[in-house]
Amino acid sequence: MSEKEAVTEEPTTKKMKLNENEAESKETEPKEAASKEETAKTEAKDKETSEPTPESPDSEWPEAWIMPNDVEDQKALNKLEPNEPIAPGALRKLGIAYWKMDAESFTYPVKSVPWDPSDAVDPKLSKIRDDRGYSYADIITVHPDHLPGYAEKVKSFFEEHIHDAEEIRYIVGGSGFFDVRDTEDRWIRVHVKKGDLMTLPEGIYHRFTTDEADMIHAMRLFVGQPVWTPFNRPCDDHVSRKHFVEKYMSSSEATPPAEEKKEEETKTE
Ligand code: KMT
Ligand code: NI
Repeated sequence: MSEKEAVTEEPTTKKMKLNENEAESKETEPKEAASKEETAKTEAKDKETSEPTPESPDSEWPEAWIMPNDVEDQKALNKLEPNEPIAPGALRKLGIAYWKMDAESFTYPVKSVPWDPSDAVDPKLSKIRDDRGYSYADIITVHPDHLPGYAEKVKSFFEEHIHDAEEIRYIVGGSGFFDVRDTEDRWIRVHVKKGDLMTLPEGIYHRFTTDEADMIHAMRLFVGQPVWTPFNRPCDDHVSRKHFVEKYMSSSEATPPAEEKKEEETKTE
């Protein structure tokens, strides 16, 4: 099946039709037709029940570390001394998801606004797109020669903000830093590079900057019509922020309360 068909078909309708056919054809159709039907049914079922693409193991996640609150140069690594590395588990707990992609075997335009995500040739990208309902994409290059007003844009990306939707970035070339606030309001700097597909949850305080190489080539994906509006901090009363805090910052979600933990540990079955 082509990429296009995969996006435009309606699995629910297809399944209903298959079930109707199945009911009608019982014991009346030749064996060969019945087995074809079985195959189609299995394929439809597979698609419906297919597991979402597993996220990449910790060993493949980008490097992350705590950075100081105030920095002179946003594009520098800005590691503490000694460095305080952050494990992928801490990023997962903040609702961040990550897939290591093969950006070497596929080519992407320098700029395409929009870029039809159904044009994806990379099967892993198509699968993640379908798993998560990404219906919009564009491709941009943040580089002095490709982005008019580069310096000002990079400064504005570095304003701490949230969005009212997930932020999805697939880095197809170059590198840069996504900084996210942890549960203690410290900055975690995540060094994203070619092949990194990372999502930041709705409502997380974050910012972006290019690094000293001054070049990042990225695909931005979105569910539905894209809205890139940043809500600059402070915006603690924004509904997206409230949801984020409820889901990821309350200790009951992040770490089970002492009593529950105790109960789990003493379970005998
Ligand atoms: C962002 O979210 O700040 C951007 O989209 C910047 C370029 S993409 C890495
Ligand atoms: Ni953002």
